[in-house]
Amino acid sequence: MSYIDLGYRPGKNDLVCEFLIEPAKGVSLKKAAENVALESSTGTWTPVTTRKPFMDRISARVFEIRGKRVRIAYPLELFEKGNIPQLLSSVAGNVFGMKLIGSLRLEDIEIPKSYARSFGGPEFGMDDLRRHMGIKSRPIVGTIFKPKLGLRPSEMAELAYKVYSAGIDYTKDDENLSSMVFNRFEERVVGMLEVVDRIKSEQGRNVIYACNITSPADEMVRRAEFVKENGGKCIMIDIITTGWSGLQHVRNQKFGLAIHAHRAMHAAFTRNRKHGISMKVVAKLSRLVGVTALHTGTVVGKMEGDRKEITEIDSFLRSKWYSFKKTFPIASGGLHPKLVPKLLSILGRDIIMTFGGGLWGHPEGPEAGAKAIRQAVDSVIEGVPIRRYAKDRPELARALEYW
Ligand code: CAP
Ligand code: MG
Repeated sequence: MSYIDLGYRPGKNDLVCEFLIEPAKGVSLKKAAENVALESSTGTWTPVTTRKPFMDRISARVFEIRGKRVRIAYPLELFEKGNIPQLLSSVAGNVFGMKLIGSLRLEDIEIPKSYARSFGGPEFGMDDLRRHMGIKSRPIVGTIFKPKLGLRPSEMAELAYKVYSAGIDYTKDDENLSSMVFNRFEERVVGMLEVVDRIKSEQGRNVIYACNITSPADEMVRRAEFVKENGGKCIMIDIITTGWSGLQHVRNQKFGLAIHAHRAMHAAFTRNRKHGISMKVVAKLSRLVGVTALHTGTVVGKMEGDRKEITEIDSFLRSKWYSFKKTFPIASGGLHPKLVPKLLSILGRDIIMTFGGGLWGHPEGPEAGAKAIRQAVDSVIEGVPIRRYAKDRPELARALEYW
C-alpha cells in the first residue's frame, strides 16, 4: 500500500504531525515522506507476509506536502492512551535515524480531543498558583539560587529569608541540585519551608519554594511526598532528563502540588532548526501531562530562542485548550533588571520570571539585587521609564549602571 494520500482530510480520530523533511542525497521528498509515515506507523523497509488489511486501515497517511513541510495523519488506533513514551516512540522514534533522511524535524503535533482526554493536564494550573500566591495580574518575580551548586541548606534558608523579605515571590533550586553531600534534599526542604512559613506569619504573603526533586522516578515520588508532608506547595522536575515516564508518574500521583518544569537538555534536540523536535511540541506534551509552569525562554536573555517561537509557545500555554488548566510560561536565563521593560513588552505579564546571576550578582549584595528587580518590575507596572524610576532608587540605579 502507499502511505501517501494527498486527497485525505484528517478527522477527529487522527493525530496530525507536521515535519520538516530534508531527503538524503538522491532521494525524492515524496519517498522520504512516505518512509517517515511508514516507519512511524505500521511499515518497515520491505513488505512483510504478516500484513493484513487492518494494518492498511490504521496506517499513517501523508496528506500534505508544501515545500519541505509534510503533514502526516495518524489514526488514533496507533496510540495507547495516556502514554507519552509510546507516542514518541512512534512519531519521534526511528524516523530520525533513517538513511533515506538527510534531516528531519518534528515541528508540531495536533492532538485530537479524545486522545488528549486520556491525560490529566495540570492538576494545579497557572490560575491556581496565582490564587495561592495572591498575585492577580503582575508577573511572578523569582530567583534561582546561585552559585548553582555549593550552597549549604542553612545558607540557602538565610538567603531566602533576605530575598523574600526584599520582595521576591518565588525561589527555586537550580537544575543540577538534587541531594548532594553538601546539601541534602530533606535538610534543604525543611529549612526552606520554615522560611516560607515565617514569611507568611510575618508578612501574610504566600511565597513559593520550588524544590528540585529530579531523580529516578521512585525517588521523585518519595521526595514529592516529603515536600507535601512538610507543607510545601511546589516541586521542580527536570522534565527532559528525567523523561516523560518520570514526569507522568509523578503527575499521576495527584499530589495537589504545583510542578515547575525545567527543560535542561531540550536544546540537544530543539536547537537545530532542521533536525530534532521543536520546543512547541515539548510545550504541548508538557501541558498535556500536566505541568504548572514551564521554562520557555526570554528572547532577551542568555539562552537561544527566537521571538516568534517563544511568544507562540507562551500564548499556547495560556490559551483555552480543551478543558485543560493553563500552564505558566517561565522566562529565565541571563535576566537582569535592565532587561525587564523589554522582556515584559515582548512576553506580557502572565509569566514567572526568574533571575539567577541578575540577582546574586548585584554589586551591593542579594537584598539590593532583589530590590532592584522588584523596582524594575514596578517601573513597568507604574508606566514610568526605568531610568527615571531609578533616580531615587539606588539599588535599581546601581544595577542599570553595572549591567
Ligand atoms: C538561569 C538558569 C536556568 C536557565 C534555563 C541557569 O540562571 O538557572 O536554568 O534559565 O534556561 O542555570 O542558567 P541565570 P531556559 O538567571 O543566572 O542565567 O529557561 O531557557 O530553559
Ligand atoms: Mg538553572
